[in-house]
Amino acid sequence: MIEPHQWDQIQSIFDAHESFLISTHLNPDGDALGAEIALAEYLRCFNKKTYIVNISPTMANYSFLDPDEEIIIFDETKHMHLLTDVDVFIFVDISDWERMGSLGDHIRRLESPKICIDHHHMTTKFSDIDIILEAASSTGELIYDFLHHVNFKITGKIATAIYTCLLTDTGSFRFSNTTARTHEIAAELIHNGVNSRAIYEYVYESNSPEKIILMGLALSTLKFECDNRVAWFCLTQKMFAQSGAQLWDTEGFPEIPRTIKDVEVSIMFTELEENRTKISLRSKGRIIINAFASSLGGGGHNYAAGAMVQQSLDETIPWVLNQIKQLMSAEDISHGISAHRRGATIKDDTLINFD
Ligand SMILES: [Mn+2]
Repeated sequence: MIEPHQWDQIQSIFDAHESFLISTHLNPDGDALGAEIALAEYLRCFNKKTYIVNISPTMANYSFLDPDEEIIIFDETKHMHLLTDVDVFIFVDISDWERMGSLGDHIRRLESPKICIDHHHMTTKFSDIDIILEAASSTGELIYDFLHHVNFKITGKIATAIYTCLLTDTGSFRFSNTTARTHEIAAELIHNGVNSRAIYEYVYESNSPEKIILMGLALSTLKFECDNRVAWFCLTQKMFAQSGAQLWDTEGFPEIPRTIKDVEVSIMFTELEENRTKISLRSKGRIIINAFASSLGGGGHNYAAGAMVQQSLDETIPWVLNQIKQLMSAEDISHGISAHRRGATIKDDTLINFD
């Protein structure tokens, strides 16, 4: 649990300052965007000047969260003054500078106070005040706890934003991070008037034809290893070109093979460039994969993790499969990982989407 005094500390920073810049990770998901919108709306209720500035555009299926298009997509030539003018930076759903791209490079050099509210595993201190609860289903759940702590009456816009955080980061209340608390908050938000069916349609039933065409191409590469306990597939640049889909259209793809009976771990390989490949890992809940992701140079949650490597797709696939086979067969999993670390050129960044 986040201690009450930690929330009090956050509130006292809000009270003491007038302008805020909220940001999150590359390719923001529903949790990141919902948390940003909810927090911005809260601050604006107290007439605080609040900007949301992101490094990546908002995916079309989340545009309902931002009907007034208040989210600013960072452009170095236009928005540097925003970074230097604001009193406080707030980061949600992120506690890792690498996942903020060039925006993080600019902000980390500035002296203004920085606050982070997140539910990812944090390896090193990130901001001045890090509010981290890995047990939270989503960052939205933490924002809800904060608003509850300060006795704020949640508005319709905030309720919709937080519900979207819960819905998307729990895979529609299916993943293992879904708790009684998650359902209690969701129920409370629905009591507040959230239209859960409408949100579901916006998020999950607004796919572009390009996305579904890409899904078909990708799944046609599906293969199995380790007595069908591992399933993997890949996305090539050619498939993106052929389908017309974009990288962000792959959201939700890594979970698909995990729905197959007996599959414990699914792996999606995405060819980002000729020598740059993204590895997305999902586990059904019996095999912890974030240590494995770390051994590949990435990180994430216990059952949803990933890495980005400076290798071609063709090099990466056998390299990872070889290691996952050893992980799956090793009785001592941690030994299995360390024994099979490879000296491949891994760029030290984790620009990945792991919820
Ligand atoms: Mn999240």
